[in-house]
Amino acid sequence: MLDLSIDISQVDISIRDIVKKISTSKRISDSETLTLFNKAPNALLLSLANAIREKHNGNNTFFNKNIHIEPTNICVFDCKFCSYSRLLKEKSQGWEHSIDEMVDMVKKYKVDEITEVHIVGGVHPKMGLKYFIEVIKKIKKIRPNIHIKAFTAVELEYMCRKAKVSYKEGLKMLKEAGQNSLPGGGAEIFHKDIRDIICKDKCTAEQWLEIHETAHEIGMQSNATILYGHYEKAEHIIDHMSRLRKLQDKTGGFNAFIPLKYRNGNNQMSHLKEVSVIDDLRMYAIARIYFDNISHIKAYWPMIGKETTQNLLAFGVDDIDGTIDDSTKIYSMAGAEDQNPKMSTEDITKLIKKVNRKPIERDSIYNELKVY
Ligand code: V47
Ligand code: SF4
Repeated sequence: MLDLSIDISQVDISIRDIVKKISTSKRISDSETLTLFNKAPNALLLSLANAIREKHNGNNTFFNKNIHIEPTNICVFDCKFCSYSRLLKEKSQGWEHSIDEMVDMVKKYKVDEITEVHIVGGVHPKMGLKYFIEVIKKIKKIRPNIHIKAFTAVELEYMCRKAKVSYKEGLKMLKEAGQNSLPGGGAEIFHKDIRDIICKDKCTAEQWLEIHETAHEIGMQSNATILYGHYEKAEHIIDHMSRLRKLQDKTGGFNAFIPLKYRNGNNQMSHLKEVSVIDDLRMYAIARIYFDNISHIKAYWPMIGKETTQNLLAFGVDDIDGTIDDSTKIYSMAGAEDQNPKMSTEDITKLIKKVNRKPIERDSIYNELKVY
């Protein structure tokens, strides 16, 4: 029985049975989740999420020491929410890092200063599978033990198509070169009605899921994201999570689910207002309640901001990503609070302790490295 800080006899009759199911650790269906998401008062939703968070992870709050490498912001696709990509014809506003520049970005750090490199960027027509295999090999040559989490399914779909190899062949080649896992980006919203509005021209939901399934099959773990807070309705959020929960039942390869809040700076959807912090809390909470088979719910602090990240630690979240060291531009260009996102280990552990949670440095696959 979950220890809820709320008296469920006070709860609306239409959701009382759903709450009972959750508090006895039974899986809830998609339609029950939709009812709960639409009808549960904030206090109930948040207390359920917190109880589940504490059941899975206690007080533990995970972070890692990482940097991002964004090889380019030139992109053949035209996602309406993206503030950072530029088309090849706008090359003067773009960047294209050479392989040596990317290797130098890693070389700058001492061995114990970072444990993970997260490589993700625009889909450049000239940076293909061969190019990235070389990037990975060269990084591994100088830092054999660093974890390389790289390439969204969107980048992988394009790379494999251009190189005329199957997803399995392409992923095996990258794994052989030294890539360890996949990040969760590019998922956006799987439902076609919304996907067609916000990112019609990139990989489909089915391709995204197939690429992650294939990665899991060959022993590469991954994360999953959702981009929320734009045109989607509750139904689309549940549909998205449902496809992920089914795949996770099959493979068990997802480490974390990461809700990404749509930020409205400098993109083609800037006319949309950003959703409220209450909507953020409800999104993360419903994710924690729904995913009985994904261990970690991550709040990516450079996107959602430090203060909301702290609040989210009471509403389902147990992971806040990493130290970053000002190595990513995706969210600063979309108007996020931190224009130069970086936190030292001290900053990050303080942030976690301030809300009475236990900071734990982890590696990329959630082995505990140090308790603070
Ligand atoms: O797929 C782009 C999102 C994602 C905006 O796996 C935006 O550990 C909000 O997936 N407002 C890429 N979101 C980043 C990503 C990620 C980040 C951190 C950790 C991990 C992980 C994955 O960023 C894209 C898209 O969903 N994004 N523009 C925007 N304006
Ligand atoms: Fe390109 Fe990714 Fe931006 Fe879409 S979100 S335009 S795929 S960089």
